[in-house]
Amino acid sequence: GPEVVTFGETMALFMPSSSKGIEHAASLEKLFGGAESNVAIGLARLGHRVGWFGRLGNDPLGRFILKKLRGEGVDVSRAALSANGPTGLMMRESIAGKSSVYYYRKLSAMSAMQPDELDAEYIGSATILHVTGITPALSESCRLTLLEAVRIARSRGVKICFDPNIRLKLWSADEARAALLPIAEQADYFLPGLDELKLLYGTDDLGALSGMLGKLPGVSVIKGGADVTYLLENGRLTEIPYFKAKQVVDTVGAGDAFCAGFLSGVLKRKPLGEAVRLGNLLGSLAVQAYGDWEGLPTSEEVEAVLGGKGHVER
Ligand code: KDG
Repeated sequence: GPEVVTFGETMALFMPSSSKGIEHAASLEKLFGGAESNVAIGLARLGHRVGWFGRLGNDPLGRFILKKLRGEGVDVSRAALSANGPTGLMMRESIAGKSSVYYYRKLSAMSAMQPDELDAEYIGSATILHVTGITPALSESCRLTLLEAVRIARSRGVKICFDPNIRLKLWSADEARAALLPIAEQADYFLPGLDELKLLYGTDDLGALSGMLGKLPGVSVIKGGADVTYLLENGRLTEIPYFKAKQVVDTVGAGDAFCAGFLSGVLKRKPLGEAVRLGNLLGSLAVQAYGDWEGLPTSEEVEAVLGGKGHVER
């Protein structure tokens, strides 16, 4: 079976390749993205066995996404092209350094996913189940599906990795808090950003947060520090410095890249500080490429960066 199983909504992504913004651009580039499938691609590129599932529409965009994920080496054997609803869409633009995301996903195929569609054997065959807080924001049936997936995983000894990924365009802060805290309490690896902790726990003071997160059963990794990621393990908070990005092109997907690097380190049984360092490295590479996941490295590229090897032009 796969080492990591993840599920969620993957959408077609349209964005202008110019800096004009959607309103004035003459053409849009067709890409795709989804927090969970971004993580899956990252893990596959690092050589891990990983499965992603979710519902896509039985339409050209659904087929496009499915083929691309398969091409990246992600196991999509449990993903479905569904006749009930289209593939979700999102559009992104960046104008004068300010980016915005627009969702067109309300009645998407994924939003109708039901708990009884889960393949318990498949989830149970993994080492880690990775989920995000986007899924419960999609619909009540998606929220129940996520809770059921977590229940299945826990009952079969599968570890849970949880990234809250709070999207305030999908729900309110109060709704997010009510739905996400119970999942954080069941996670073995909880990967929030500092801004998300402020929404969830009402503070971004690290001392106060250490106390509150220290009561959770799992390990917490706090992203989004000024120049470090924080690891909270057995009541001890350590700081792991970022890798410098030469040039920041597109920051969307950095958290997913981090997660892929971190989980790769966990799967390779590295000390957690090392796993966070690998997460930081993937995050820094992801922001240097256009798109959600395109800049994610292969394991050879990771070795080259860590070994200080330069790029050979020809
Ligand atoms: O982390 C990147 C994701 O936010 C992006 O791919 C879109 O999954 C997405 C979402 O729902 O925002």
